[in-house]
Amino acid sequence: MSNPDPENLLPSILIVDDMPANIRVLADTLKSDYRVRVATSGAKALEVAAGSPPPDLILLDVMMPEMDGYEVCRRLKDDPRTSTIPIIFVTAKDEAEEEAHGLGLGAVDYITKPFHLAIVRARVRTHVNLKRKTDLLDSLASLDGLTHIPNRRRFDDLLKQEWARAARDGTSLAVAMLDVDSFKSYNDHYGHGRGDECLRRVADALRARLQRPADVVARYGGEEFVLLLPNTDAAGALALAESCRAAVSALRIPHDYSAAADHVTLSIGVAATRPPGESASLLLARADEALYRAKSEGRNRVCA
Ligand code: GH3
Ligand code: MG
Ligand code: MG
Ligand code: MG
Repeated sequence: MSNPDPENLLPSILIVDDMPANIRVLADTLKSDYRVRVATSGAKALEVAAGSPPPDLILLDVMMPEMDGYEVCRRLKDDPRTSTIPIIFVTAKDEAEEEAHGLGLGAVDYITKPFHLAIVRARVRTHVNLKRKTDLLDSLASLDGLTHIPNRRRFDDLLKQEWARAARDGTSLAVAMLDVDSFKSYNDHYGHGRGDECLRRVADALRARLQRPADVVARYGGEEFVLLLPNTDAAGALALAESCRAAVSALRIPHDYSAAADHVTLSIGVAATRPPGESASLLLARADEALYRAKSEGRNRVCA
């Protein structure tokens, strides 16, 4: 096994300044503790910040030709891809009004030139640590503790985002509601611990079926899961749902008390639409109705 590149473990910092000499001073003092990237214009800074992976912090000059630092800050805060990256202004503008303006735009700190390098390092370290903790809390708040897939809160956020994107791009969007068959009797006969283990294995199998990066499987609640499938029409969603049903059935988790089979199975309801048209909640309601039909028609099946 190859060792991970230690460079990739360091937090990354983007230094933005139109004067290469200024960049050099900051880069020299930060490069032993951070992965340093640089941009000599506002436009370039926006491009790097929105790239992958995004920087953990941005040091931003104010006075630059074409686009000044305030405008760069405004645009970074407006873009959901970059809005949470902490920004520290580093500038010769030392009037209180300027500092208040910069902080008012959402920067976490404001350092005036000439600066003391030890103070720059200390402030950078403080804000990078804070950012890491915030990121950790965000990821914990959006994952289901049992299965480690996104939870319902995260699903609701993603549905909103994908709904807006589909409306903007004129693409279709599909969802599927998945429910473990006869899971109450599984718990009753095999115990809650085995029930939990079963939910984890189902979640893993579902995650393994999803091929496209934009596809999401989340735990909707209890023994119910949900798929969010951007850019997918009804036929595509039906095919993927069927492969999910088959994958869980193929686990052959014994279930002697199921109304559907001698092993653990899923019933699935699928719905697709082209936003805006109907609402997102109507789309989910249609998937739920289809799930109800799958149950009443005998379980272990997909309905649309
Ligand atoms: P159906 O085929 O109609 O879906 O029947 P069902 O028994 O699966 O449906 P019901 O909604 O009656 O039961 C769901 C069960 O899922 C009841 C609950 O105890 C169990 N359950 C919900 N969340 C968890 C969990 O986190 N762990 C375990 N072990 N069981 C859970
Ligand atoms: Mg400048
Ligand atoms: Mg249920
Ligand atoms: Mg069930």
